[in-house]
Amino acid sequence: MAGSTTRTAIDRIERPWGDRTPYTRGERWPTRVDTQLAGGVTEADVDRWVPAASLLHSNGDAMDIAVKDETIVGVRGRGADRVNAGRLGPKDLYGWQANNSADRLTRPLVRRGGELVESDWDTAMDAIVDRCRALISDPDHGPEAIGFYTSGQLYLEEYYTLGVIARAGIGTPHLDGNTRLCTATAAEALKESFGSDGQPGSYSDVDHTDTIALFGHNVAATQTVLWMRILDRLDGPTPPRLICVDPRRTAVAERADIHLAPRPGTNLALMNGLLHEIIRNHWYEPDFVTDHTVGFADLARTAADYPPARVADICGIDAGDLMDAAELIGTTDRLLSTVLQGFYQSHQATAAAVQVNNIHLLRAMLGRPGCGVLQMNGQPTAQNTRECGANGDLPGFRNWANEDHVHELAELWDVSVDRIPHDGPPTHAMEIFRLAETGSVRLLWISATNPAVSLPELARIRDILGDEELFVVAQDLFRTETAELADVVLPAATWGEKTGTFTNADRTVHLAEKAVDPPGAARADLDIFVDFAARMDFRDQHGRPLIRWADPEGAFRAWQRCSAGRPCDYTGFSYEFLRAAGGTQWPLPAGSSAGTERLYVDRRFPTDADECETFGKDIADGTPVSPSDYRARDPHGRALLKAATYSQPREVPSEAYPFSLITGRTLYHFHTRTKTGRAPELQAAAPEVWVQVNPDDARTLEIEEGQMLEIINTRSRVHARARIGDVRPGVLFLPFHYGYWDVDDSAGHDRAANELTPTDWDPASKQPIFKTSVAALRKAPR
Ligand SMILES: Nc1nc2c(c(=O)[nH]1)N[C@H]1C(S)=C(S)[C@@H](COP(=O)(O)OP(=O)(O)OC[C@H]3O[C@@H](n4cnc5c(=O)[nH]c(N)nc54)[C@H](O)[C@@H]3O)O[C@H]1N2
Ligand SMILES: Nc1nc2c(c(=O)[nH]1)N[C@H]1C(S)=C(S)[C@@H](COP(=O)(O)OP(=O)(O)OC[C@H]3O[C@@H](n4cnc5c(=O)[nH]c(N)nc54)[C@H](O)[C@@H]3O)O[C@H]1N2
Ligand SMILES: [Mo]
Repeated sequence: MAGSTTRTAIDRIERPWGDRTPYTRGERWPTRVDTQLAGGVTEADVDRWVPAASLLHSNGDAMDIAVKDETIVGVRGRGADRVNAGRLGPKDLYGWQANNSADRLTRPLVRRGGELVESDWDTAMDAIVDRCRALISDPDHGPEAIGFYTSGQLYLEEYYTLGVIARAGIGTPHLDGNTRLCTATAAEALKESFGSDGQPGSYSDVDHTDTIALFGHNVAATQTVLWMRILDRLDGPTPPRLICVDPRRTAVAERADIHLAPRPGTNLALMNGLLHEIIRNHWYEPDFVTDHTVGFADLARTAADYPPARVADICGIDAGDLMDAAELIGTTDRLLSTVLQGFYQSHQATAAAVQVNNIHLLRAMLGRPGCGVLQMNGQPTAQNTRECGANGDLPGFRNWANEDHVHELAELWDVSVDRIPHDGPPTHAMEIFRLAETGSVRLLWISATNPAVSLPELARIRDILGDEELFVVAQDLFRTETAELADVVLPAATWGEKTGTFTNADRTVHLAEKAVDPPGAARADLDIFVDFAARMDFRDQHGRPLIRWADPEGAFRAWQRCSAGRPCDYTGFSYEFLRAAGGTQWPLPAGSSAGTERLYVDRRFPTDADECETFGKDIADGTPVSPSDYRARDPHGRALLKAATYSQPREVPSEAYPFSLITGRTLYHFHTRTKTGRAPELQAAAPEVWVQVNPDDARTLEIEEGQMLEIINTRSRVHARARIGDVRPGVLFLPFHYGYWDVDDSAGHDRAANELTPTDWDPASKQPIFKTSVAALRKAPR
């Protein structure tokens, strides 16, 4: 474990958001440069500063990495960048120490006689290649026996390369990212409403807005720098009003003018209630609705069934609070909304997220300063997984059901159209694991994700990954819980050790450059994929290598050609451009010099049948709309208003399991803690798992603060210490960060939240439902 860091300013564990720099509406957010360096190192000691951006959330905070004696010794925010104006959050200030951790993987591991043993690249790669070839040529299997499960934490260049390998090299439909657990619903909601993925809004909307509504988004903990920007507006002379929708009293809720704390899983009813009031009070823009949308009559009909009293009853909230929120949202001049996991991982995820888009469409709150929807991303590079088609879509936001789009790719890659699987939607992650369980997927290559802690129903996931019939490749920095179950472990370089680009939640692209060499024989993920393609000898129709690039810049150029003319057009970028300009928002077509602040300024949406990324689905039950049905009602550039009725969650509290169980995050840790658990300050700030319990429930069960509790349901049990307060009655909150790599578990498996979560997903986005299950609670037996 790395030594501890010195404070260069105030203690950012105690005060995560630092000092305020208040500003007023329409002003530029003031600069404040945050720095953190290793103990004893001063800025004068630093040999060089290497530009990068944050890889521990989706905010895309620009920073420079401090290098001394060829080692990373700290970070400093970039004051000139549009995203953070110099600020960094606690995870970024301290998390870099994980790079230097003594337990990094430095050599490939292969399983021999049941044990993982150190090996070399030739042995490890040949083992993978031999297995792939054998499966592809086996008449009982073929390319579909191979699956890839990747990440929202690699770089654009790596996803694009992996996508081409999977789709045009191997020809398997089984490629998805952990973005399925993360922002599949964001993508689906954007596609369903606007025709294509792509964030309409911009972080600069915070500077101009009058009202900010956060739907299931604990931004104070999860995008700390975006919250700093909001806090600075709140402390300025023209503070925006704030609405928070979250069953917990989070730091966001504490600052909110209106806090709605619905029962978990009732978001859609709440949203329909807001729409009911907006429509009944004529708080919408009839001309915009007529000229630029389709579906209003249907939406109005659905919303009419959700009067405040009924919604209050379903959601367990006060009808007056709901009406106040509706009036604020319905009458404000500028509205900025954000949506995240409280919606995306809850019951009726897509249907609820789409209603946020509907509010903005009804009120014409798009495409001008201060007005925007941020269907947020979570992971740093999730946007690129989606753009590059490593997420179960086709690259460049292309529509797998549109033969012309598939032809474009075939031409670009110079392969036959039939090589690219497109006779159905690409396989979603939960289905890939199901196919591994049933034995039809026989090789699963997992990169930059730790499903043995992050997927639901972990006992089942361990069984699948541990099955001898399944050949598992794990590509990671550390011996994670997943790596422990793998047949081959590939040691990867990470942030700071490789070059590439990535795109944050408001479409801002950054270039992150290599600062130091990776440890030992660890290699950049791009190099690993390129090496695999060469060993497999993938060729195009003219006999040329399928992957004709060997470095990040070459991969970036190949991607640029793929993005040309699409909504995410990157043709105006280059590494040189990014070095000079810093963070810049796509689309940036060739020849343009400034990024695109907001989409849909011209009120034209990419919904035309020839253009759209999807023909859409029923947002409630997931039934796809057929191409002919879509074409028959081609919206021709108008946005779609889609409605859905509330249904009860699959699991509701009962006598045996009286609590709703929700899961999520703490400010100090990132996911399965492979990085933040190795940063001493962050680990010390949140060393072990806890469960949040309402004070009334604690009183009834005679539970005291800090007491060890047992959370039980039909799937498993988890032990966690009580943290009493700040959650609505009848609800338990468990952070999902705590797996087993740093505890002596002896197969006890009793602390990961996902021991308890169900194998269940949203029918439209296929995103797992991590936030609507049930449990019983009792004091742990001694
Ligand atoms: N510190 C930190 N920051 C991170 C990450 C991290 O691990 N740690 N991860 C990054 C990633 S990948 C992601 S996806 C984002 C996630 O960022 P967030 O979505 O902000 O984080 P979560 O804690 O998962 O969930 C947000 C809130 O949803 C609420 N919630 C639960 N159920 C419901 C419900 O039914 N309805 C409503 N309205 N709310 C509900 C929870 O109480 C919680 O406060 O954070 C990113 N940033
Ligand atoms: N119960 C519950 N479960 C959840 C959630 C929840 O709210 N509740 N949230 C879900 C969400 S939104 C997400 S995003 C997922 C996250 O789940 P995971 O993706 O499984 O979590 P991470 O710990 O980020 O795993 C990333 C892995 O990639 C490795 N890594 C980092 N950088 C690199 C790199 O450059 N190359 C390679 N090869 N490896 C690298 C890290 O060491 C780590 O092991 O969890 C999901 N699971
Ligand atoms: Mo995520």
